Amino acid sequence: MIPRASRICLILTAFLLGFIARHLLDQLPLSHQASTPSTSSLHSNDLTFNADTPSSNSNSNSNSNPKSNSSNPERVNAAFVILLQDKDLHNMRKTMRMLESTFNHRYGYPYVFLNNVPFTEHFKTHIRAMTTSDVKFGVVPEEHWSYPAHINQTRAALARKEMEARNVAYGESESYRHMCRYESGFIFHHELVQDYDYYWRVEPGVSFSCDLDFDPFLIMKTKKLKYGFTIALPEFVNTIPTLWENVRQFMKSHPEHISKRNSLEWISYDKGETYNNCHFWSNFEILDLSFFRSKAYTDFFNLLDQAGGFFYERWGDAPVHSIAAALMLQRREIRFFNEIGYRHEMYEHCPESPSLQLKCACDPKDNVDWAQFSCLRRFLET
Ligand SMILES: Nc1nc2c(ncn2[C@@H]2O[C@H](COP(=O)(O)OP(=O)(O)OP(=O)(O)O)[C@@H](O)[C@H]2O)c(=O)[nH]1
Ligand SMILES: [Mg+2]
Repeated sequence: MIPRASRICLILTAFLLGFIARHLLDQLPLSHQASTPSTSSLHSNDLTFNADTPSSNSNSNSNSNPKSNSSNPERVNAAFVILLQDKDLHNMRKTMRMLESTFNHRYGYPYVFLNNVPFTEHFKTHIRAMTTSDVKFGVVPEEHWSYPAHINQTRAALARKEMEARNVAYGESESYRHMCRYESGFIFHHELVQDYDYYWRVEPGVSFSCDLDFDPFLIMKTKKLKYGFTIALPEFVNTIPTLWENVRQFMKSHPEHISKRNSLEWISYDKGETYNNCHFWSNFEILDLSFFRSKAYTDFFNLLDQAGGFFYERWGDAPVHSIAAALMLQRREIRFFNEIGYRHEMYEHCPESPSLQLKCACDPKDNVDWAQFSCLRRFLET
């Protein structure tokens, strides 16, 4: 018979050991945690698992001098890249405040702001005031924001008129088309972007709702990921009538670029006959620039660009990036960043797991993940 005091002592010790073990598990470095759903079990239930990782870990730091790489040896060679105009100043400042307070004040990643015309000094001063990180401002080269010689501009103008009459989103806009073509094919090669291995695309006015105590860039690098997203939706069909036939042409003429472990199943219900319009919402994306500068991606973009659909239709960079990633990357190289609460009008990704809710200021009722039209579930099941 064990005396009562010893029994209490044993129970307390067991409780204490359990507590310490749980705490130690939470501290495991990222490489020991599963932060991406494995391809063998990609069901929505995995989100609970995925959602809780990575938790606070050895990679987060409270660097008081984020600009210095020597004091932050784990920082990846990466930047935020934003295409915008002077008129977007105030929305951009609001977005930066969120990005800094939820993440970047600890990491000090630089920002690259790009515009098709030079930014004003007023704009630059007010942007610089929002961060202690390095900030660069660049102008898009004219040849990347104008008509290539093979485009018939009369036909392009007619197409815009016709799409306007049919109320196609941004159907009438010439600048929107230059923007989509630029984001599709050229931004990765801008001289200010050339310096980096990864970028996180940000748009003025978007919101970030969760405190991040991990570094998404470091996850991209250590897990050899090529593309990260938060929201997946269907594209407006009337903006891309002939996109898929050109993609099929690419698959036929460049079989060497198609990955054996691709996610074609995510974007097609019939093994590639037709496109189901699913795409990653590219206003948020974290990407490995080496893929978007690769011969495979460049061949893909060049074929689409020659076809003229950026101007004769209104192909967006979202389906272009997404189809490329789905066909040319391995499924495991694409990651759903469930931990990053994100809103771009009209939709929001709000993490639902109880542990992430503690870090996020968003209402799970607004979460678009499981909406009927969302393409997330299909992606996770691919
Ligand atoms: N410099 C510059 N940037 C642009 C132009 N048009 C759009 N952008 C940027 O390109 C990105 C996408 O444009 P958006 O107008 O946000 O397009 P969208 O996200 O499809 O649609 P909304 O956000 O609903 O308007 C954003 O970062 C914009 O700031 C332009 O004419 N010049
Ligand atoms: Mg936008």
